Amino acid sequence: MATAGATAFADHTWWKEATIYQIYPASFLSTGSGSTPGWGDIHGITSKLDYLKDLGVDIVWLSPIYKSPQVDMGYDISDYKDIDPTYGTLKDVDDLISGLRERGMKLMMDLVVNHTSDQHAWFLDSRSSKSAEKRDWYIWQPPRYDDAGNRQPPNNWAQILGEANSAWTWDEETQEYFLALFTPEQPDLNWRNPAVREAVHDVLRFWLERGASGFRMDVINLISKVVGYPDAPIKDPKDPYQPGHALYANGPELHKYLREINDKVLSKYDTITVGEMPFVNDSDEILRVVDAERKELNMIFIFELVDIDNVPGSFRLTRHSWHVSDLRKIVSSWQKTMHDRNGWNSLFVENHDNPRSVSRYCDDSDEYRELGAKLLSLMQTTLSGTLFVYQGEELGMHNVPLSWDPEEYKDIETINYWKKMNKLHAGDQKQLDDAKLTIQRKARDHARTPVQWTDGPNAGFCKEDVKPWMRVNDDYKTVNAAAQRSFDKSGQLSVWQFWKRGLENRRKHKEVFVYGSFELLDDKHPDVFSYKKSSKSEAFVVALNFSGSDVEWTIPERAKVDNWVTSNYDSWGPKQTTSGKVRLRPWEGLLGTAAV
Ligand code: TEU
Repeated sequence: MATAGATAFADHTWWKEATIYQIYPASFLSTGSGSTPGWGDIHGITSKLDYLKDLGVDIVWLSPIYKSPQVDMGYDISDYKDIDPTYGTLKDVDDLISGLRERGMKLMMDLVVNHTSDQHAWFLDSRSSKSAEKRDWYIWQPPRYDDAGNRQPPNNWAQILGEANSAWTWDEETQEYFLALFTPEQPDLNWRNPAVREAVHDVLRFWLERGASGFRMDVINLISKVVGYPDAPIKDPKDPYQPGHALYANGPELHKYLREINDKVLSKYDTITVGEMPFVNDSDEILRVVDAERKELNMIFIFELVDIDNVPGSFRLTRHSWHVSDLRKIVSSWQKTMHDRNGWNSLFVENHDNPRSVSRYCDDSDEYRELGAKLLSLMQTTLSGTLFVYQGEELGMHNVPLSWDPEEYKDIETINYWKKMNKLHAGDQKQLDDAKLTIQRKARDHARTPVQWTDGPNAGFCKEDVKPWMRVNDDYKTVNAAAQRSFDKSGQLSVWQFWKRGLENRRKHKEVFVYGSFELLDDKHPDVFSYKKSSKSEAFVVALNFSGSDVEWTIPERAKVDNWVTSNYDSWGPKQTTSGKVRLRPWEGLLGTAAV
């Protein structure tokens, strides 16, 4: 335990040192054991445990596999205690847990309890009548009427996954609106009702008792909404509904609900928890959740880095230019804040809700894709925090090309956005091309294409005569796991091999990389992000060229580099000078040992 004045940051715990691998079940591997051809299944996951172990993974986080109508790919759950037949059965999950245990690995489940599916028994009861037993388990409000006497939703909040629509859905039967922030098929639970909270606690217990080791908690910061549901400020008067996150993210009772989960459930088990917390970058508020003494959550997903290319305050499907200095500022400030203020953080640049990192932060052309993917790996494996790797990230998978038709995109958010743009800009090719570009840069679909296992039919994701639920990215002949694992070229590593070595190195030097202190070395360079990580007995310097040009970087005196030990260009350390000016090639990253 931390003593007053000391920091709990460096207290050792398994969940701080763990590398977590996120699996998006629909796209991981389809063996045909589930009920829906062309979809990934739980057998597929179990069959790849050796692959994951070999890579250096400790914990597997599964995106939702519960019973679901799949309106939002399983983030709309109709039964928390059963598995969707598409993926398999409870028995398959038990086998998966045993397989993980045999290898010293753990399972993290996705807990989606801000909302349920509209097909969940709780909601079916709730909407059955105003006097239903579970009426108050969801958020119901009477309509407003405009000056002309037309019925209107209770406020102007936009749906998150369908921004042209209201976050409120009219229920003809009972003549009230219910709140469904994401899609109408995902009604928000009313956490003010203690019975709802107890039901959620029961779900946690069910999975912990079954052998899960913890949870990724979906949009957990949206569970407490501002009282009275006031209108959101108008961001764009052209939009009928406005982004309402300032009013529903981190509402008044959030900390109470999180502490209650801890008191009643988590404190009785040895668990790992990571809360997904979009829309919030305020460090005081974030620390309230992840300060070790407060017993809320172990860590959260802070969105600042993945929101870097959003128009500030606007919807996610927007484009906004950014600079290396923004990335440097975001990463450094969270490294320092968590270290200095007793917190803990997650490290991630990808998940199922974001485009591929090499396409977003680097350059995914054939020339630079591998270097960019390794550059991001070098950054992530040398920073403090619990590291999350998203399926395919270890292969440097990238966005689908601009040439793909919008029809190939399957995500409800993309479909709704494309509908909105076509309605708004019918016949205006320039605007529609621009919208297409936004989709190609930002859609969630890019992370959801099937994992590329081999250069065979369907990239080895499913059998040859089966159509995958989503099209395989075109480059699977060259970008695939088999090729990268067997890659054998003297002095070079594939992206996969670079990740494996990086994870090994991180484990070996965990005092520095996981628990060490962070010092930004240079906050002025236009292209380079450089830092020093130190423990009491060891130190490393990292210099990352986030540009496609040759650049010169002057090693600050205080960095005291001894030896460059790794570059993403070669498998050995480059013969570079360790003082004065260093030349960094396009997207080059260097790791060097340094004096403490
Ligand atoms: O995502 C919530 C979330 O806020 C985003 O990451 C979301 O993708 C983005 O705001 C859309 O513009 C979580 C899940 O990760 C996501 O897959 C679900 O769709 C969503 O919650 C609803 O459960």
